Amino acid sequence: MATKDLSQYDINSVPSAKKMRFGVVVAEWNYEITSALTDGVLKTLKKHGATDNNISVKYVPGTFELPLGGQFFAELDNVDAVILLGCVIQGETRHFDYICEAVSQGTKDLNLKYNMPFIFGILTTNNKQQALDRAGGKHGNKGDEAAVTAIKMVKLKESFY
Ligand code: DLZ
Repeated sequence: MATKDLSQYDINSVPSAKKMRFGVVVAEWNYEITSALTDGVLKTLKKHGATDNNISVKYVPGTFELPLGGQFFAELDNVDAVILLGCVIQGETRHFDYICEAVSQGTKDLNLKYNMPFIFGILTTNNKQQALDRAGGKHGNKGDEAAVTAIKMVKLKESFY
């Protein structure tokens, strides 16, 4: 993946997602941003062959709740990968640090506990403009990057069977 533009990647390096099943968990906090990330995820998954029937989108109140939403997919649904979408914007208190710490550790734990890809599609920015720049703005869309990562990780797991 490119680092400057989150939507730039080598299209030929992405396998077909035709038979892959995806869960997407979206935080409602900063919804203007997270809905744009969701658009990026859905557009990119479908561009690579995923079908509507194989994509399930669920909502949680905030980024802190994303790991549990992801765990519900692992325990109660039948998906190959889960994409977690959130946006935490630095404020005046330590809330930012606690939420970022919890969601990053929580996401890592889910990956290892379930042996399944849980993709970190979460923007952690100093201000709203930085988030807009990465949710379809001048730095592309982190949702596109998250979708490509999910497809590649599912394919990687399949390669072991
Ligand atoms: C409380 C809170 C704050 C201050 N900021 C954000 C944020 O920038 N992004 C986000 O997704 N959620 C935020 N939240 C909500 C928490 O993630 C969580 O939903 C609540 O603390 C309830 O557990």
